[in-house]
Amino acid sequence: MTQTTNTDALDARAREILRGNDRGGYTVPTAGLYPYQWNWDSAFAAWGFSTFDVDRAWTELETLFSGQWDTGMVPHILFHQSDPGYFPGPEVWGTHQSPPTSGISQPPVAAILARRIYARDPKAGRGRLAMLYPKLVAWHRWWRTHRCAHGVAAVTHPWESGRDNCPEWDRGMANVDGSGVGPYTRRDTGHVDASMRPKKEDYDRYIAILQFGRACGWDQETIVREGPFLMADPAMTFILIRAHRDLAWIAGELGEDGAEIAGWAAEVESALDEIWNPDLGCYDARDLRTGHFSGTLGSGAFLAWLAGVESRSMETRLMRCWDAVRYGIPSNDPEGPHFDPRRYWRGPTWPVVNSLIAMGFAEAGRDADAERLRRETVDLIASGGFFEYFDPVDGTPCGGDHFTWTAAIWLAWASPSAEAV
Ligand code: 9WN
Repeated sequence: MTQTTNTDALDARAREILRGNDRGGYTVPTAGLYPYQWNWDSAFAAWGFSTFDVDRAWTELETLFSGQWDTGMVPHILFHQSDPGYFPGPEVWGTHQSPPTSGISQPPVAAILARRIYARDPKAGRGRLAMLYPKLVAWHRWWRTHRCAHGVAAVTHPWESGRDNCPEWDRGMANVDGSGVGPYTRRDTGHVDASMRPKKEDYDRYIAILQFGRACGWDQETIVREGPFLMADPAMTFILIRAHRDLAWIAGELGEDGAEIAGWAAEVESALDEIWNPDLGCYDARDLRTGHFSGTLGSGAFLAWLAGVESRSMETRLMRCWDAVRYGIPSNDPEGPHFDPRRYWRGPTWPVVNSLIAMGFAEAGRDADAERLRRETVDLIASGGFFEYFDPVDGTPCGGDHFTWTAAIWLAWASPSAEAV
């Protein structure tokens, strides 16, 4: 796409999507399918807003942190207003928080993106960042205490990873008994084609894990010690290392002491061998109940560069995976047995994940890879629209339309008009 007019039109449409999904201080990922505030979606929304309304960007993050628990956890969903269009809603989670929230977290990209939002206008952002800083520290401390007891970052529910039904979780999900969850009605398949969504057996298990958390009053020690699902996640690990480092940088910028936070990053980094799967030749998810690797290559492994982690063997393996498709980084290896190019996190490419991977490529000096990934993402969005995700083989748009984070990363990264910040 070379025409300026086209870029202008797409930029305008992306801004319109962010404004249209704004519910007053927070954005929904897309109307209908996701009617609440989601954690990492909001951080990306803020990044997108920062390209044309920095004040609104900070507000998005502030509203997200209005749901922070006393423990420091920032939940994965904030249910500001009830909406029957989504299951499981606040009454199912039963967390007794105000505003009502879910009981798990999501990838902590907020510090990474807050640093970038601040860079757009340090003068305007300083006070807002200073207010946010202790809340970010409390959340990062929560990650260290409750999710990094094994060294690298673990997730207690596939939804916590943000990559719900990716094949990496199949191992851990096999330990979960979903047979006793009782009747419930899914809402997602009323909004988008069921063949693009997780299957019923996945949902039964998602609900079983949720019911365990609720039954123990969301006590994190019990969940980590005895919960039905606990897997080490390369994506979460790399994001956390990077987020700790960016938070330590923010500390320095604000005249605070970031040494403890930098130490958390070093701690996680020193444990990376735990998730190196020699048979796969790259970082891999690992079931912490049994010790088994997932044995399948997912897009999370590509986030290594975001954490400044490199290795020659990993590089060869990952590039083969990318070269096997035409558009973007596939969420699962196209040459593996699980690849399903349109079923949610089992093969499709996600523009939002591409934006994080490209950030890592650029910082590692892999400019050609960063540019290739940006161009492939532009092709998808320019021809398919601002969809949630895409088939990486033929570019078919999938999932929800008018999607907040796709519009946001368009403005902040993919658009030819995006300024490098
Ligand atoms: C469960 C909102 C969220 C994203 C996740 C994505 C999907 C929810 C769902 O939608 O998850 O949290 O109901 O499928 O997997 O990454 O934050 O866009």
